Amino acid sequence: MSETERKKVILSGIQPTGVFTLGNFMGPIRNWGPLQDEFDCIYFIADQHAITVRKEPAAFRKQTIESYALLLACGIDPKRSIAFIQSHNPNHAQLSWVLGCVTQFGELSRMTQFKDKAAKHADDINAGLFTYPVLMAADILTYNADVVPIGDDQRQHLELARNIAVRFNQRYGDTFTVPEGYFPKVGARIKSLQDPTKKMSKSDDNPNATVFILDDKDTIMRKFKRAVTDSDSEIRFAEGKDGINNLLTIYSCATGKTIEEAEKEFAGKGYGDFKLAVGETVADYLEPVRTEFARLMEDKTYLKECWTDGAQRAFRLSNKVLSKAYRKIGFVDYR
Ligand code: ATP
Ligand code: LTN
Repeated sequence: MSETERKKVILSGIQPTGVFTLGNFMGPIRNWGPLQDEFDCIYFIADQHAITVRKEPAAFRKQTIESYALLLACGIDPKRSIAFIQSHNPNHAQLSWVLGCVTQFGELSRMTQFKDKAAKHADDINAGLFTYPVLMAADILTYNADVVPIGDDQRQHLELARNIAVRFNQRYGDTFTVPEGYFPKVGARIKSLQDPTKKMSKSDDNPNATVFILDDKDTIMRKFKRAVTDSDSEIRFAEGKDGINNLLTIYSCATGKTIEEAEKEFAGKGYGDFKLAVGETVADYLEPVRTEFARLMEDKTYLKECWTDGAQRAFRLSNKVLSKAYRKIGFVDYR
């Protein structure tokens, strides 16, 4: 295949900061599997990003392994895609240093995730938290990725990665592909079940706010029963009805029906029935992931083989781009 005919490269990462949520799944992750048919896909567990917030080592190691297994359980095929753990490929961190030298302090200071996380972890505003978006740019640029599927909250980071690529190319000559974002049409921002003005997040302190993709059916039903709605009684998507809008979005994602179809289906029904129906649907929707995850966790040898192979393939691929960047900068060749 010639260079002009090559398949486009898709790349995305997720932090091993806990079990993935329904938001992670309905936003980016459920799209990752189907994309394997059309693209060369690279997916990884962003463990280096995760240590910007302090972690207990044993729990962190366990979470990284579970996150990798979840990635496969969500439909990533480690033969067709490159599926690996970020810290196993040193090239991300290497390129990150270089890119940091073409990134401005002011640009990083404007990142809303940095401001949010700095406020949340005021006792540990470390340099890694600040330069996190540079490492993310390196993750993307070191594979010359064309397309990056992410949720809405990562838009600003992707925009920065694009700016860094353009700036580097202008300064040193064509080196990096300028990546495009890929945002799901429905589900780019699933909201908390307890405060539907906020995104559903892994690290929410309220256990009823977030549905985790490994929650059992009873837990899922309980969380949906307690979901915050509004004082109106109509099931329709409208301004000011954040709770109902969120439930309709979740239902639409899980069933493939449009919001209008969902509104029609529940016309005249009460909020209570609607919440139960959404809960049932989500529990059934997540069941295959739970089963596959349990199966994979029984076979650590297989998992280890997969991430080792993934890391080796990732290293080879990223080396080409890293070497090119080094040459362009004027680093002396030693081979
Ligand atoms: P945390 O809450 O601890 O910051 P997180 O749930 O946001 O974690 P990340 O690992 O930061 O998880 O995100 C993984 C991917 O999931 C990202 O592409 C992000 O945009 C997407 N994502 C996260 N939350 C949601 C959500 N509520 N709806 C849709 N997509 C989401
Ligand atoms: N910052 C992202 C995770 C992430 C990522 C990436 C996503 C790290 N590196 C590269 C896409 C491409 C997050 O917190 N969701």
